[in-house]
Amino acid sequence: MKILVINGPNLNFLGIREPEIYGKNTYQDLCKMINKKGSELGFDIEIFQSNHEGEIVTKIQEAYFNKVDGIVINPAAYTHTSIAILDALKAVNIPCVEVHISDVDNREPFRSVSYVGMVAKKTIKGHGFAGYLEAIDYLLNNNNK
Ligand code: CA2
Repeated sequence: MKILVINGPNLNFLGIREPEIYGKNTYQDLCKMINKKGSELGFDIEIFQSNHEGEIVTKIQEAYFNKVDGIVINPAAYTHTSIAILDALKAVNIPCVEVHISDVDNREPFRSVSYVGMVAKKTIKGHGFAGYLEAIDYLLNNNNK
């Protein structure tokens, strides 16, 4: 089982600013938590972060050629704007779970709009870092291969 975790813009700033929204743990803490989950499950989980929309699109396209089985994605602000990321996820047809650390439905109204949500098998919001682990479990338990 190959899983790819994609994080969008500014998530590398976790723990540095806005701890009241995103918590006090850092991006490195998040990566450690995901890697630990991978070791427990016995497979590698690739983690990718980019502040650039096009790099995220390219990574999703590469996932197709690398035969990735599932994608966990927190597109960050691109959630609410990016038709390019939506189209890439549709094109590769890899099962995908959308994760948001914060409860996007209880913030500014524009955060309740999600393009990626139109293709995601499931959306997990407001569960903090634990949402990523839930997303990985969901992909494992709903893997039809
Ligand atoms: O709740 C989430 O995970 C979000 O995807 C985070 C995005 C935001 O634009 C979405 O609406 C919801 C923002 C990520 C930026 O993360 C920061 C972390 C620390 C300091 C500043 C930004």
